[in-house]
Formats: sequence, C-alpha cells, structure tokens
Amino acid sequence: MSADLQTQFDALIDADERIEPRDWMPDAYRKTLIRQIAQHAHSEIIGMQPEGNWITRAPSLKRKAILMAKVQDEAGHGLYLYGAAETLGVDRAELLDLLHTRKQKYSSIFNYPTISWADVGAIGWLVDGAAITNQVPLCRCSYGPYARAMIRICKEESFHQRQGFEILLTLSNGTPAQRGLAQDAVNRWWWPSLMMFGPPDADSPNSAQSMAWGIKRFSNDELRQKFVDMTVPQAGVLGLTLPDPELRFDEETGHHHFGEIDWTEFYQVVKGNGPCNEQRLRHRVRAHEEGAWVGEAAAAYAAKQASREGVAVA
Ligand code: BYC
Repeated sequence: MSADLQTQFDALIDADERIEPRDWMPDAYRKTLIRQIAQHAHSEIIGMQPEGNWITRAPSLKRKAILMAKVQDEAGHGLYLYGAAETLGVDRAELLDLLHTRKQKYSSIFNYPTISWADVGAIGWLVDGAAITNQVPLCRCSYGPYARAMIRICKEESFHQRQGFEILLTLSNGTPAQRGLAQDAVNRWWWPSLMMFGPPDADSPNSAQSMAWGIKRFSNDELRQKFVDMTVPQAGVLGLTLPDPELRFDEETGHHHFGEIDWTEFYQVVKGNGPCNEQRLRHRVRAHEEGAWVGEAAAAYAAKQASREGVAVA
C-alpha cells in the first residue's frame, strides 16, 4: 500500500502536477515544506521591523503612507504563509513558539540595522529584488498551497521593489548629502542581499532533494547570479555603484562575475550573532505577548457570535 502511495506521489511530481493537502506525501517532503514555509513566514513578520523603524520618521506624508502599506503587506504575507503551513498539519501557534525559542530560523537579512531613511530604499530595491528573484520560481513549487500563496506575494513584492528603487532614485538625484546616504545604504545592503539566497550550492544540504521534489526550481547560486545580472544595470540607472571591485561583465559566460561572499559573516548571522538578532527576537516576543489580548478578544467575539447563531465552535 505504502509503495503504491509513493508511486502515485512520484508520478505527480514527474508530471509536474501539484501536491495538495489531501494527497499522501512522504514524511520528509512534508517536513521540508514545513521548515521552508515556516522560515519564510517568520522572515515576513520579522522583516516588518527594520522598515517599521522608519514609519514615524518617513520624510513626507506620501512616503509614510506607502511605507505603512508595505509593512502591512509583509504581515499579510506572513498570514498567507502560516496558512499554507497549517495545511501540512502544523499549528501557527506552534510555529511561532519555535521561532521565539530559536528552534526555527528566519532570513539572515533582517538582522542588519536600518540607520538612515535611504535604508528603506535599499531594502525595497535590493532585499525585495532578491526576494522576487527567489520567489517567482516558488509560484511553480510542487506543493499547491505554497505555490498559490506565492503568486499573490510576488505581485506585492514587485510594488515593494519599485518603491525602493524610486526612493533611491530620488535621493541619488538630490543634494550631495542625500546622494551620499543612498550610496552608503547600498554599500551596506549589497552583500547581505547576496547572502539571502543561502549558502553556495556545494554547501547547501537541502537543495538537491528540494529540487528533485520540485520545491526549489533553481539552485541558490543560479538565483544569486540571476539577481546580480538583473541588478547591475539598475545600479547604472540609479547612478550608484555596487561595493564590489571584482564586479564585471564576463563576455564569455554572458553573466556578471562578482567577488567572494563573506560566508563566515553569513553563518555568524544565521547562528544568532548578527548585529540585530537579539533585538529582533526580543521585540517579536514582546509584541506577541502584548498582543495576546487581541487574539483572545477575537476568539471571544467569534464564540459569542456563534452561540447567538446556535453554532458550536471548537
Ligand atoms: N538566512 O540547504 P540550504 C522577504 C539556512 S522574506 C537564514 O540552501 P534551503 C521579505 C537554511 O534554512 C525572505 N538561514 O536551505 C520580507 C538551512 O538551514 P536548516 C525570506 C538561511 O531551504 C519582509 C541552511 O541554511 N525568503 O523577502 O534549501 C520584507 C542550509 O541552506 C538562509 C524565503 O524564505 C538565509 N538567508 O534554501 C521584505 C524564501 N539561507 O533550515 C522582504 C523561501 C539558507 O536546514 N526559502 N539558510 O536548519 C527558500 O527559498 C530557501 O529556504 C532558501 C534556502 C533559498 C532561503
């Protein structure tokens, strides 16, 4: 029986069909998806913090409104993703607990500080740009609920990327001081953005199996290269330089060659030793505890409504 189920699962994967929650799936497939989707969801909600830091200090009403919309979108992305994870039989509260107790990860990128307004532009342009590059292929992920969540997320990420680019373009065409802020932000966010794609293929323990299952469609290095090739011409339009003396177009490969990434820094940040890891988690746990009453009030309201309508709630 189990062999039949495995054969059916393999046939769906081979035919590039979607696996749905009702379908049988190997335990390791389920576990990998829970790990990746949860890490992704955690990244979305922790990712609200660096930019949220600038909402009260945005330079105009228009910028403030746009930034608030963007940060709210990130909360929404977290919601879609926790929802997708729940279809695999885990509970959102359980996943949050794993985040808060450091048993699950979130993206390394959100452990860097946002020290000027230009950082909001650099995050939009580079971090959301990297996110789109990584996430567009996830719209074709073999697990249906994750793939469908990604379609909506990618549409919103495109707006995020454009708003970041536009902030940097404005600063870059502004006063020398504004231009300096834009360049400084790009200098600080460039290398961490390249790290978002994960370790080099040779050191990526999960890639081979995730690609065989159609969860990942491209390897970490392939996506990183795609991002560099897409971003270098955009830097030219912005009139900003990327902080890599080795960066050059290679006629032979048709790609941009770039310098060595500091993988020691990456692993330090992933292990919890980045500049803001402590602050991010502390803030998240506090927000969770202080916001608990909202969930309790919503549950009490739902129970009251249901009892009025004579429906039993779980
Ligand atoms: N940071 O075998 P590998 C956003 C871990 S949200 C931390 O290559 P995999 C946004 C990896 O988990 C951006 N850890 O793994 C939000 C694994 O450890 P475990 C988030 C990382 O899963 C708000 C180990 O290293 N995007 O854009 O095959 C505002 C070995 O790696 C990182 C996603 O989550 C990292 N950067 O590939 C603005 C996208 N990289 O779990 C923007 C979905 C690797 O075995 N996720 N690790 O203990 C993915 O596409 C894949 O999970 C990854 C890693 C490419 C990230």
